[in-house]
Amino acid sequence: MLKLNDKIVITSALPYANGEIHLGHIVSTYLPADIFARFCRLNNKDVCFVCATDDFGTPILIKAEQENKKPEDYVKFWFEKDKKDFENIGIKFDFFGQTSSKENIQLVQHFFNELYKNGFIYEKEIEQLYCENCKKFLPDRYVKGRCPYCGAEDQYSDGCEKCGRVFETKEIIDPHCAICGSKPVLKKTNHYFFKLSEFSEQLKQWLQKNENLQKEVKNYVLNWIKDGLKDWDITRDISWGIPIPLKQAKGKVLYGWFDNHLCYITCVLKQKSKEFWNSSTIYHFIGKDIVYHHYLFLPAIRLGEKEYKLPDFIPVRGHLLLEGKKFSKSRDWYISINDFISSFPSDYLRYYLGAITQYSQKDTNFDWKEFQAKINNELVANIGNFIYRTLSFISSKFNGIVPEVKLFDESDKKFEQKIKSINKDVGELIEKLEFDRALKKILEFSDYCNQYFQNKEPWKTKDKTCLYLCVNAVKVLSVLLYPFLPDSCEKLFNQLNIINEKIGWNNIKEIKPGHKINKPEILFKKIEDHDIESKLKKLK
Ligand code: B3M
Ligand code: ZN
Repeated sequence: MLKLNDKIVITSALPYANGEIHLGHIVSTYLPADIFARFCRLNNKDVCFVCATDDFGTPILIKAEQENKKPEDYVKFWFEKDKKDFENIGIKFDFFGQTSSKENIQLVQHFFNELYKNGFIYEKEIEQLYCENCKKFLPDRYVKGRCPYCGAEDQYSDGCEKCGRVFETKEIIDPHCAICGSKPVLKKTNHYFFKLSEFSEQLKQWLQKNENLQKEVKNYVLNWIKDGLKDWDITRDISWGIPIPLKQAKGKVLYGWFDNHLCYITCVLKQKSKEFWNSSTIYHFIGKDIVYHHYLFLPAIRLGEKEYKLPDFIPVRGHLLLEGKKFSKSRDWYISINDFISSFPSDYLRYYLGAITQYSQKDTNFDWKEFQAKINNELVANIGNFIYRTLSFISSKFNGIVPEVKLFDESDKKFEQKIKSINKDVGELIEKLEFDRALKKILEFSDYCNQYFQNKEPWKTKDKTCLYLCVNAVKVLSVLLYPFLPDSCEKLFNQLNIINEKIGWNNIKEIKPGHKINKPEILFKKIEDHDIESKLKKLK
């Protein structure tokens, strides 16, 4: 079994401050990280779970320009909006920052200076695409064309969404200006390069040694290294970004992918300290399209700067499809957080996504009918049913007071054993980041609880031991489910009247005979066909 460190840093990939968070983001990054953070907190770990908006870079500048807004105001708007959306679905960061904060700017410039001093950044005159019509240099998303590696059409010049390769603007085939469509010309300019190539050997060794990284991911990153890493242009000739802290670089800013991941550190420093960072186990949760950046750029930059330790885990998950097709805002094939929570409780989303998302690069498919079936059959008919049936029985037949224990027969003993050991089984899976399998285990447990109740027929026998064990099983469920369904479990803590108790994963205190519970209420309500039909209609 893995052993959790006492200090844990958890980060989620930073959302670009240029659009609404949707379910696709939640599935790979935010929900897994939040489940894990809540689990670690229940294990009494010192957890620092952070995120921020990714404010710089051309995608944001282009949008701000389109809306005639100052980029500062534009990103502030999305920062506030994202923050609310995260709160609305129970994603609870210890700190949520912005890459454009003054603290991050300071840290990033410090990193630049150190890397420059250590000889890992050099200056070079290069040719860049320039649009004579727009009168500007065209980095990254200002240029579209064909991928130089796999030939995919209509790709931005900072990387290919099809094959995952990252490349230089100049390399893209048939380039055209993303703003006005004209064919750009080449123009000379001075840029700064990070010597990524010099880190090949160190990166290789780090990857090979690290047992926590997913094998499938590791293998293709190692292949990228084998193919040869290129030095990395970290300069942009635009106004919106962190200024390069060198006199001769006036007017130039750093590439967004140089500064954004450093904001993980900035946010942790805001809450904790450098010592905390360096003595923690570090988890960076990401989606599969940013593997290159997190498995190569990020560690190389830390290796070159030398003060902050590398990640221990970089859990990668796949994309979310909607009814079999890629999410797309422009084609209206998508579900926003607001859409969802105006119809269903956020815990339904957390449950469904948690249950269908594997710990792998495989894509996950959101299917409204399956969503309904899972909520109704698992959450309502299995888990919810057991909880409500137990609590309402105690409430109506025992006046809300947990009855005293009588003799234990064989099935009671077996059930008690399960109640005492299930947290360990589920915890092991969560530590391995296999959240879908953990939920499945919980479901099996709840199924067992229902069968036990059914077999004991307490409505005939008024069997006190049965009810005593069942209410304790409910309590265990409330703890095990908490990382996945925080809102519902808080309600359940209240129904169980244990709201003031400090709840821990490993020492779930027994509910003793004589304890009075509060009035039970149904936690999960069935989803009706018409609720789902209206959702499907909206899509089609
Ligand atoms: N802002 C979003 C993405 O490419 C990007 C992540 C940054 S994490 C440091 O998915
Ligand atoms: Zn143009």
